[in-house]
Amino acid sequence: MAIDVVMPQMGESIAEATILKWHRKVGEQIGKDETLYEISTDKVDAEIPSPIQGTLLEILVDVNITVPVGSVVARLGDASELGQRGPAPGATAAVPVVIAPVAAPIHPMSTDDDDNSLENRLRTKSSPLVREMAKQHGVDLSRVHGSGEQGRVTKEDMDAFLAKGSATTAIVGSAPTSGEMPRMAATHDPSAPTLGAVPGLAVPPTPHVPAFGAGERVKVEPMSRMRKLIADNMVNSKLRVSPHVYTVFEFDMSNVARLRAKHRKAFEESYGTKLSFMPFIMKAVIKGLQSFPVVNASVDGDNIIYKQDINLGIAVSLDWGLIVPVIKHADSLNLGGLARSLNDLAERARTKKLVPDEISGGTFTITNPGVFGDIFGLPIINQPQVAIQSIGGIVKRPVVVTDENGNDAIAIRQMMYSGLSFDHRIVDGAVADQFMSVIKKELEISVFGLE
Ligand code: CO6
Repeated sequence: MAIDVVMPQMGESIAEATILKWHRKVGEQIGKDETLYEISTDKVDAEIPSPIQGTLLEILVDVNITVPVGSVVARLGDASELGQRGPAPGATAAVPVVIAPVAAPIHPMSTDDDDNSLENRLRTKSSPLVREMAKQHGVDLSRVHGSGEQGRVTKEDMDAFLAKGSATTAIVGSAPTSGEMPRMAATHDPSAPTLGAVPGLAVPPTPHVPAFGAGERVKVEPMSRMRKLIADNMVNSKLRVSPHVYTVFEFDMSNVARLRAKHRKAFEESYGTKLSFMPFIMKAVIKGLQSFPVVNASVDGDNIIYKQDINLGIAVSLDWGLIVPVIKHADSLNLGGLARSLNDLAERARTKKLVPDEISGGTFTITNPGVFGDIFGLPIINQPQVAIQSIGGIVKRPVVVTDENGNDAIAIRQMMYSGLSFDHRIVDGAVADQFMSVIKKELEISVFGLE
């Protein structure tokens, strides 16, 4: 008996997803829980396992096509059923589907519906990427000419619109008086009204710089969806939303290194997961955020939104990009809980098993490029947060230490630099430095409940 494979609901806010890859061809066998296809949503890329063991009878939605959640994307069943046709794509699992012959996989975006209003066209015909771009640049999509199928606004339309400088991102209110930061539109808020640019104050569009000259030997490769999202988010955060300021601290990690070496084995036995430096750093950062809640806040227009939970985003490098899963309510976890959550999220990020809710809602981000031998980094703030901390490589260095009698000596210590990038709209340098001082003290003297 054939079954329909439907596009799964990946999270409350996800309405549609794009097929990236089919892992089986029609006619091929697949085992239960083996990866059948890969999808991309606004939030994450994910591998979708096969719900049953069987034969892939039909693929109804091609690669690079976006369909609403609940759409039938394929049919699985017994090899004897090969060649029998199933329902048209776009039929939802909840609605009984009439089995009707379909000549070929249909592009569900082109399935016309009765409501051809502009709003509906924009809602249903623009890809998640385009809507994300519109949100980030504060662009009212109804102002963009759509050259795509049935007036759909394509990425190229958006690029052209932004290049023309028509984006309304931006600075609102009157010109800043001296010493005052201009107010920026809270571009993360989809409900925020589109704001008219103020003459003389609008952020100029990103200029197009020719990437190569005539006759130059090049290989052109389109950016992946994730790469485009990273690129847009970085430009948006650094150039349009947050005035970044940086501070760098040096931490003596000898205390943590000692604790880690001493308790590593017992920790792994009791929590069933490895103990790296990160859980100690996360614990110290949580203490810093509790002491200075503005570092755990967001800006919304003229309001400062103090987040009551500490949801720690941790940058995880992937072979194909970078993702920031979030440890929710990190302040309620002990060292073991933090280590477990971190290792679980990092592992699932690398095997494409995260769901969108696990990469949203972060209130502060830690990135650890130190694993690659970095001394320290000055990362770009992950919107709508207001600060991000980078962890540099922990290395043995000779440092001057002073004993209780005031005698100086040169000692070999485990040292680490750490950079904090913060949003000067609401975090001042003194607060940022005091925040880092709390973390420094914690890392250098706390025993983290281990002894
Ligand atoms: N120094 C020295 N040694 C380290 C460090 C640092 N900073 N961090 C981890 N380690 C050690 C760690 O303790 C492990 O040692 P052993 O247990 O003795 O084997 C080992 O390196 C491997 O660590 P692992 O990656 O397995 O675990 P960890 O918990 O430390 O980190 C992670 C988890 C998900 C954060 C990490 O795997 C990762 O993906 N890091 C990269 C994050 C990244 O790419 N960030 C963006 C970089 S770009 O931010 C950027 C500012 C710019 C430059």
